[in-house]
Amino acid sequence: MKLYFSPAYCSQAVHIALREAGLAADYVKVDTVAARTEEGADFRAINPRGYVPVLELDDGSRHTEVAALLQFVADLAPASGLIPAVGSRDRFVVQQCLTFVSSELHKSFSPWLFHKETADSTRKAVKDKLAARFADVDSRLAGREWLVGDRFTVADAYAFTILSWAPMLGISLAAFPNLSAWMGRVRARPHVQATLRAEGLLKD
Ligand SMILES: N[C@@H](CCC(=O)N[C@@H](CS)C(=O)NCC(=O)O)C(=O)O
Repeated sequence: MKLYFSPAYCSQAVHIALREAGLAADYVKVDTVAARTEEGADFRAINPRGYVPVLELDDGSRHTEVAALLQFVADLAPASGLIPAVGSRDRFVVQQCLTFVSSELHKSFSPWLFHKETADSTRKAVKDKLAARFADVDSRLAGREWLVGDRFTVADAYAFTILSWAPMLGISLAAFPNLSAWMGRVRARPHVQATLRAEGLLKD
């Protein structure tokens, strides 16, 4: 397998999942602005939509969409517990969490808060909406270690990746103590540390 990724982008969730699952993969860094891979290939020829992540399977097929990729990767390593069994209530809850992160968090942050042209009024409306969603996550995490069940799942990997953008954009998570403590727990996991290091985001 091959993961096309950009450091700190949403592709990081899939990167974490691959490592947590113990699956071997090649990692290809992409500059999405220049639409080039680090090897100089035209990224638009790999994904005409121009975004990461792209997961290339050993049969050469290429696949996108974080929430779907996470479920696929987790299912390749059932013993990892990254996703509960098909048909279980917790599986249903993980799918709800992935959809929530994708539609309520990921696509509020990106592209709106990453574009200089975004009007201040839009920026404020997006931040207010995000703060309400952070409060939801914070109350879900009250008295719980992980988002679903009693172990780390791909829902944690995706939510962690997207919520890590908050401080970068000047949004403090200090008002959300359960969320902040959970971020610390996720960040401390050895495979998450390895991912951050591999993406050049940790200074040793
Ligand atoms: N719908 C896609 C969106 C992926 C996405 O937004 N990728 C961003 C990084 S977080 C990206 O590569 N943006 C560059 C671009 O769109 O040109 C998914 O859920 O995987």
